[in-house]
Amino acid sequence: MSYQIHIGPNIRQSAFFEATVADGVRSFSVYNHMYIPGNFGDPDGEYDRLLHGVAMWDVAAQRQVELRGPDAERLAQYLTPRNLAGTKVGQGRYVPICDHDGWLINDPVLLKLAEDRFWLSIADSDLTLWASAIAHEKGWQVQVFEPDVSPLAIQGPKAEAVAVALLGEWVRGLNYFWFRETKLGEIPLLVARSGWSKQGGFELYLQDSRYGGELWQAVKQAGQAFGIGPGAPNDIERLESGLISYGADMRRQSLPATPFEMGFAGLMDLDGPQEFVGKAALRALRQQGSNRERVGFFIEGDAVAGNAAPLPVWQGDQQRGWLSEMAFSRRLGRNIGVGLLAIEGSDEALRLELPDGPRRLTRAALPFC
Ligand code: THG
Repeated sequence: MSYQIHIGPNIRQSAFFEATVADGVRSFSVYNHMYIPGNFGDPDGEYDRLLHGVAMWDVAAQRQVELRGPDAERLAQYLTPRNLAGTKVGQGRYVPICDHDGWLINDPVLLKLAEDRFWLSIADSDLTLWASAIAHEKGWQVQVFEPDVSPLAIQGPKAEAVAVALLGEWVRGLNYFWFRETKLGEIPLLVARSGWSKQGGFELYLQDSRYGGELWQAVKQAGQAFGIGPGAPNDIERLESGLISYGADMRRQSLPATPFEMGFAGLMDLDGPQEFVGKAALRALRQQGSNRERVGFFIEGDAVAGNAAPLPVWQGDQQRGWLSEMAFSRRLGRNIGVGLLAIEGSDEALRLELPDGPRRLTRAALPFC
């Protein structure tokens, strides 16, 4: 049987959609109600460029939630258990977001643009609805909306050389997660040292989608001398690097997890005076202790294909956890995966049931690389 997901009007096209089609995109996924490229037909080449060269990714589906107004900072702090005191204008922070029961509902990058202006660069859940409902219910003076902002990522060891060629020497001075607003000719940008890989790089936040095609061409041209090519957030590299994928590794509706289980305990401040959604629930969860934790797995046997849904991890006839995603790592020469595993009991004889039969699993330390 074969089927397609069609391109239709209820899923949004990114500012770089036409450019990625022209450059040979072969698959899309959907993220924040927007098409996001999956691959360009050369998985080995795309992985190699990320590890040894430079790749350009349409990540416009990493939508921004803007908080603007006198109570913007108050709302930002109320949305996350991370303590935002000391965050400077021009700085980004990774901020887990929980619901009132302490379940993770997103894990964005927060950007502080001004004392009264923030962006949450969100993972795949409807945080604009969430944040604007909270702001209105509180009666706070803050606008919450999705601005016309479309990130384009440049990732890989040669990404800095491309960013310098495109924007100038000053980009070398950006520290990790810090950013600066600038213009490339007429094109309004915010440039950050960030991106969903551990190979280094930048994200160019395009602030006017009409320039999507022009920015794509400009990056491509600046990158030509460095062998740049189109790609997409890479599931193999992200598993090797231990990066978390909200929606795959946990999701409120299908694989709920707490920040303790996901390893975010060190990012939270549950004892300070600041109020935030889920504070009481998270303090109770801390008291109880978790019975699961985020782990890495090695999967024995032939190279696996990626998986589309969380798979149960078995020990005999008992389910001990979930494997959320797996891939064959060429760098390691073996199959790797991540998931959630029960803390109590032994890790012996763990097993996955694949369509071609059972596979032995062993626990591995994260990150793999
Ligand atoms: N960049 C931007 N927006 C994003 C992502 C991004 N929105 C969606 C998604 N990715 C949000 N989730 C993450 C998950 C991990 C990281 C960033 C965003 C990340 N983690 C590093 C790590 O875990 O090693 C660093 C964390 C830290 O230093 O605090 O980078 O990629 N714009």
